[in-house]
Amino acid sequence: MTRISPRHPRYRSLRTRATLAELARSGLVAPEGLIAHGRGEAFDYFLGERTTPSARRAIRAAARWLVNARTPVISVNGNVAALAAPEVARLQRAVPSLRVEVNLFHRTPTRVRQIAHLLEAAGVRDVLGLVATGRIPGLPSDRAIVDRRGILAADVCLVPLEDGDRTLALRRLGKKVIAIDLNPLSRTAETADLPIIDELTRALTQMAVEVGRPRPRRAGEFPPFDATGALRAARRTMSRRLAAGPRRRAPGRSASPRRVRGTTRRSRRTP
Ligand code: PTJ
Repeated sequence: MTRISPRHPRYRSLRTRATLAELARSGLVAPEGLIAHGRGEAFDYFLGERTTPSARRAIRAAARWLVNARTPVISVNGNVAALAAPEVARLQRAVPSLRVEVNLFHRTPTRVRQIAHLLEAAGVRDVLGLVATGRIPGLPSDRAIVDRRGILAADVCLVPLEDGDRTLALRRLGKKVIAIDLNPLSRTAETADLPIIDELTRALTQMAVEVGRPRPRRAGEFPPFDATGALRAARRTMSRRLAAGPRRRAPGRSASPRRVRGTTRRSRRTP
């Protein structure tokens, strides 16, 4: 792996990219997963790389739905395992009824096994989805391949980095769908009952904290959530930030381009 200095202003982002690239080389992350990550990073930039108050409310509501669910499931793909296996394990510890199912768009038996091993190494119990025992009707992709004891039996499905078709198909089956997606314009975010517009690891970490707060459990009760309002709030934050421009200059960046040896030198852009 490329050595990255912890002093680099974008150290965290570079480390994450390096990890994903490494896991893409091993086959665990699909090559398309790197593209999806880049798209997510861009939206996170617009969001300010922090959990907004609106996303925090969505996470709080999602935590309640998970606690009240009879058979909650989190669907895990290559990117989710690579980015957040320990966070998935922590959430399962906080919600012991939470089932964890591997579900892939680019499905191969090897990738399913690799992802299951990574999840188990992080402490996830009883990983489902290794053997196909059910199908989501009306879905042409391999994402239709599911476990009868997991996604097919679930009343609440938590689907991070999902596609819109499956979100819709799950809703048609009468399931409550919670999505985590940085893109408030994606079909997934538009279609989910409860879209969380936030970065995956931030959202899962906060969700585990929220689940741990003492509050009475009301099995099967899912208080209404204003999904349209949540999407609007995220779009507003992004447009406001884009219109305002950068608040802080990157370290070492001068106010105007400097003349160096007769050429105009712009400060190096950080990724
Ligand atoms: O492992 P597989 O085979 O199941 O494939 C997984 C990918 C991610 C390749 C597949 O699901 C895919 O193509 O996803 P999409 O359609 O590109 O959608 C991914 C969505 O997740 C996009 O809207 C991104 O903005 C968003 N996203 C990417 N990274 C993050 C994210 N949202 C939250 N947190 C992130 N870290």
